[in-house]
Amino acid sequence: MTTSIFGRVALAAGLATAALAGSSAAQAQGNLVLYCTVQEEWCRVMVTNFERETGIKVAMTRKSSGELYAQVKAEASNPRGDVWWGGTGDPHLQAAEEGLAQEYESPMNKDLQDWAIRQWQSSKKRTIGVYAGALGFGYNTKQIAGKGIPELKCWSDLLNPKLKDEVQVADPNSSGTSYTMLATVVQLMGEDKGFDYLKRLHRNINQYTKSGAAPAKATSLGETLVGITFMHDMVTMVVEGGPVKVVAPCEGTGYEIGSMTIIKGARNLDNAKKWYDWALTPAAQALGAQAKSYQVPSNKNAPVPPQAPKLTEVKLINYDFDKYGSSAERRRLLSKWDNEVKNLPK
Ligand code: S7P
Repeated sequence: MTTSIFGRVALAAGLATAALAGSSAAQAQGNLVLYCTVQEEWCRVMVTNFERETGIKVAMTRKSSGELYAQVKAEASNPRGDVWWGGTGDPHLQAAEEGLAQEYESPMNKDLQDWAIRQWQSSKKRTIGVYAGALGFGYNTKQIAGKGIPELKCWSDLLNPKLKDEVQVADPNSSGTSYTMLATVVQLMGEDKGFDYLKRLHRNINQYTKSGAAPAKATSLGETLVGITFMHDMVTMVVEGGPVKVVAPCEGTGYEIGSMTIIKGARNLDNAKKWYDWALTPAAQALGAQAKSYQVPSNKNAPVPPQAPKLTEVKLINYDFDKYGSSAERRRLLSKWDNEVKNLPK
């Protein structure tokens, strides 16, 4: 650099002014408080890209879906979050029913899959589908070898006594994944048989984790032989090189419509709408795969990651989102699970 000391000083001063101008420009765009309920890596990629594109500063908190729903309820009289992005649809629907969600119609709606719009319609415009994924399980192919356990293909296979303390799933109170499993089993088998199944499965459970995807990691690491999660969370482990086989249960299975909600009373409402519109674009929805999240995106023009389980090839139940996304049904099922399953001796 050939600038004189004055030049350098002038340049440095100029840069400092530019930096200040930049930061006040960012400030001028304001802030957004984001509640994120997918995997942390995906939350971060979304935030980084949104901040870069808009200049809006995002304060992000990541939690499991059930926990986040409880937080939004607890903050109802003094909302702190602006937008809740991702996580299973049921708690979003429950929040909508309880008056915790802001009605919004995005110009992006026209580009969305029918299943995403149905979520929006049934919530009276208060939550919308951002992705979909099927529930399943995975097992560690190294751990299972030599144990004399027949290939695991069905929910019923997880009751094999040889799997005692070898199966992991999350607690449905904290986890949207596990609430989806509870609702799936009840719909697939009927309530009595479903709860009987969960009680027998309990004998084989080594841990009810807080997070729904944790059993995928534990399966990959060989800390548990079987993990019950969304299939795409197990696919992530396969992509990372884990010795994991992903299973779509033979009897059929439930699925999620991962959702997004603007929180009622959002302090940064305009920015919440900007996030909402942006998160529904093909470009934003393509970021999931960058973070090794392989759900099916809700925008028809967004690329479906080749690794995403093909939902058309999975035997899906006709999941009743209205019923299992209702607050009363959630309370009833969770309290029944707490009383009849969780605390059972093994
Ligand atoms: O990992 C992505 C994902 O499975 O996580 C969401 C889930 O609700 C959050 O985890 P919890 O089960 O702990 O609540 C799913 O929506 C999403 O597909």
